[in-house]
Amino acid sequence: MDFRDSDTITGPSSEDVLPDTATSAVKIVIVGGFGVGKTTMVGSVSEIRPLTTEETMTQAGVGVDDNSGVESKTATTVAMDFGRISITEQLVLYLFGTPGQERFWFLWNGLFEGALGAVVLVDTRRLEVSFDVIGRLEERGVPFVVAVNTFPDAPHHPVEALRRALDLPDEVPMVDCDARQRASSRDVLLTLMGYLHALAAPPG
Ligand SMILES: Nc1nc2c(ncn2[C@@H]2O[C@H](COP(=O)(O)OP(=O)(O)OP(=O)(O)O)[C@@H](O)[C@H]2O)c(=O)[nH]1
Ligand SMILES: [Mg+2]
Repeated sequence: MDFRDSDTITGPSSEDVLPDTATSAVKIVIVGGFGVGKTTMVGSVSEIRPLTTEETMTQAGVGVDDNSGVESKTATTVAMDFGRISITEQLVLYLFGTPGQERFWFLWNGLFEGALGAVVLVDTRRLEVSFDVIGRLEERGVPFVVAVNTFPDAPHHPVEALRRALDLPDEVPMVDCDARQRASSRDVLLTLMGYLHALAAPPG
């Protein structure tokens, strides 16, 4: 038999290969209401081509999915986003973005399994979509930081007012970000890692 004409199966590209120096891998979940920029954040920060599961939003979703405030959005995550970023030569983060539409929230159980921490992305034009998300994280006891994604026409609220509106405990870090910018998304993840580190450190 001659296989010379068969498609060659190639291995992973060099950027996909985990560096030999990596010794710890941590699972992080990017969570938030519909259309707050979760897929955008995983995509901007990932060093491998991110896995996305976006589907076109169709008429069938009218009345089922809540797209108020983001009517121009044409696709939505139906399962998860996946990406990877090396924070240091040793530490690698695996990023899992959740679906925002409530009808897919049952998938969160699996996505949260083994997660060390979470980023809650917030859009100040639609703060109400974040309440349930934060409540669910608190129920699960997953430590999280809040990242306010800066959309151009979003109202700017003082940090204290936002904290009160979201009923956030003082110790939970809150930062501004632009999910489209790699450096900004990376800073959010570094804030989360710093917070997780502080939580793990013995008091004193
Ligand atoms: N101006 C601005 N637009 C953004 C930003 N982040 C995301 N967008 C846009 O907002 C829209 C929604 O972003 P997505 O990343 O799909 O949001 P999502 O949270 O994954 O949405 P679902 O999966 O449907 O819940 C996209 O059209 C993005 O281009 C941002 O930081 N600034
Ligand atoms: Mg998405």
